[in-house]
Amino acid sequence: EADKADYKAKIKQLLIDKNAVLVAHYYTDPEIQALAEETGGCVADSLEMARFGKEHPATTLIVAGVKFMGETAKVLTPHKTVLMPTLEATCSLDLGCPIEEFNNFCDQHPERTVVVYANTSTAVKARADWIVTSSCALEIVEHLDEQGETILWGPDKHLGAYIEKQTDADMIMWDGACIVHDEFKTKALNDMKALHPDAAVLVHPESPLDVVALADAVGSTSQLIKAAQDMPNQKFIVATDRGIFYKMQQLCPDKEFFEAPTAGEGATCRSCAHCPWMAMNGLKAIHDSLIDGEGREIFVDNELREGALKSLGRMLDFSA
Ligand code: CIZ
Ligand code: SF4
Repeated sequence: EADKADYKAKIKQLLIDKNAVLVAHYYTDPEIQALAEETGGCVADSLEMARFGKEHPATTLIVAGVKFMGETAKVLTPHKTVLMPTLEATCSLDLGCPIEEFNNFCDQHPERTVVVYANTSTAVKARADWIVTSSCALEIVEHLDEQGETILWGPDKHLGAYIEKQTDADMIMWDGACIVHDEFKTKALNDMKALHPDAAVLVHPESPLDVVALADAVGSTSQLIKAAQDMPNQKFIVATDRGIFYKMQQLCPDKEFFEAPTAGEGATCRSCAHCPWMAMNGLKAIHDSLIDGEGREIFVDNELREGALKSLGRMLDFSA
């Protein structure tokens, strides 16, 4: 604990000295989210992190999240220094969608509009016509469907299936999944609902479609936080990364939140509702990134950057 207090104090001073701001995701550990708030940074979903980083006057961004979030920040603000506590913090969706294979998939369907989830590399974003996050995916696909466009969707098959069901758009899907949300299972969730019949079920659409079907509210992290505030229930069962409880509990101190059960609790579960890459954003790593950016700075290729900026720009303009 003394160690932690020491790191926090040092980070606070370093942020000032280096004209840096800490931008944290809802899935990082509670102490990281608290530190971001205390130091004038932000805690947000990937869309709002991107916007905040772009608009904030600091010349250095410390992105406590995963690599695609750092890359997005660099694409939007190439003149800023973008540091990550560790470049090893990645995402199963990004890893599962390598650019060569994704290019081949797109080449096989040249007539389709390529819509890509933000959880991807800059190269995949550059190939896309549109980027979406879970906050704006439904509206954007709806809009494209109304224009008569057919869609090639990547990389999250669960989010894609949910959007297809909601919009009835013509979509073909890349086969990717989030290792955290993929673990939520209907049987265990039904058992838990029976234990807490008055609880509302909140589900992130990166979860399998049959889990989404059990939800009282479906949405992105920011939308689920809002649902927790707006719904009259006193209890909630939440199927997304447990990092989100920090903000839910802060905004709804009188309500009770339960983690939705995952498949192999204790046994085969790979993630147990907490992203192993988000968890790499510890105090020491943040501190070290401010001392020595070597090996922690995000760079993006200029040509890819311009391509990604177009598809990202469409999203930001659409959801402005
Ligand atoms: O699961 C993720 O990585 C999410 C929800 C990212 C985001 O859009 O904030
Ligand atoms: Fe990727 Fe899932 Fe982790 Fe989000 S929670 S960064 S989608 S692996």
